[in-house]
Amino acid sequence: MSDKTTIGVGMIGYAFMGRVHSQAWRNVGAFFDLPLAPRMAVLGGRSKEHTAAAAARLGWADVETDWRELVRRDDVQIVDICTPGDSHAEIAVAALRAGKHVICEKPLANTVAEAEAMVAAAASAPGRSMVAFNYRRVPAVALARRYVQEGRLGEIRHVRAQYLQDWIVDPEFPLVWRLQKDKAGAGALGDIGSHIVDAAEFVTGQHVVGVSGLMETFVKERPLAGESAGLGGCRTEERGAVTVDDAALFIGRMSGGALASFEATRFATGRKNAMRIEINGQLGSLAFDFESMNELWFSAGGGGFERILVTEPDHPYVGAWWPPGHGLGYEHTFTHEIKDFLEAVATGTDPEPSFADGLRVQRVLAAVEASAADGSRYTTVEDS
Ligand code: SOE
Repeated sequence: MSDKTTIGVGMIGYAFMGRVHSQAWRNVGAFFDLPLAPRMAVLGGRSKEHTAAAAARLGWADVETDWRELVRRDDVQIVDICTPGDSHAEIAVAALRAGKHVICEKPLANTVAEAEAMVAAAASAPGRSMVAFNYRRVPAVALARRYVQEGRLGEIRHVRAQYLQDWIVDPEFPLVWRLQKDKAGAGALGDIGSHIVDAAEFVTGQHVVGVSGLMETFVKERPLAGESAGLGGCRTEERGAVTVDDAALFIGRMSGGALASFEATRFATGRKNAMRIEINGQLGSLAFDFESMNELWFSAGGGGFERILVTEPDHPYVGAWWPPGHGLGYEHTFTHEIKDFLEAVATGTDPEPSFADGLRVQRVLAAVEASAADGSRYTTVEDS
């Protein structure tokens, strides 16, 4: 019998993010020595039948078909939000008001106003809150930040960030929720652009203060999605308008004086999940590509880049896993995120990235949209 305090988790949503979060909740206590033992108490979803099937498969003890009931339950102390962005604000605010701790998928919300409401609710509630920018917990990305903090790069001049995918290159790919503005808020900009803005800020310790952007929707109409379409999925005969961007490119200035460029696209044929960041400093440079996620490239100037295999026990998070050299995957980043979240809850500290960090990213996205709508005019990011 474990003598750890058990903490009940209620998670809403069981598609891609719900599955990967479930895996993290299931495994975190087996690999990290934590002050709290999470109990996968209840899974929330709209259909009783589908939610019950998902709960049985993913390891949740019970189900609720109304998230309001889930948020009220006494056996739930943590609410994990894995729904599309249009419900993040409502659920998070209700959960915080009910005294729960909240972890919410990214981007934090669909609009700046919603994100502001979430930050306000978090500030006046006893619970802890975190936005799930999981790439912060890739060991190589965390190591990159450590290098910057140690001063190995010197003053940072350039940030070059890209998130390249190709899953909707086929014009017949169905109109899933990620392609609908009312559900997702934005397209590539919000879904994957938000990740690289957060990663750039996390690694450099600087904020994006102004941007100039271009956005495009290459395929303007698609077949409507059938019931079970997720990232992939089935299509129907009917067609509908794509209401979000397929690609967003922007340049920006960082608070410490660095110049940055960002490219978020779902039309980079052949690129699957190439979340990349390169930082050039006065003394050195770093480069990372998620498609080789166990590697970080470092240059100390003169002799080009050297490859660091981020698979050693002294690298962030790695020591908890396999013997040296064996490597980690996408799912581990979520386990690391949950580990850090549980530690913050247990110690009564604020986990990062906070809702305020999520709001800052949201403001950058809004500035990119405003700039793109205004002929790429340089647009200052509103202050937090
Ligand atoms: C789809 O573009 C997606 O699943 C994102 O929503 C995730 O945040 C990213 O990690 C992988 O791609």
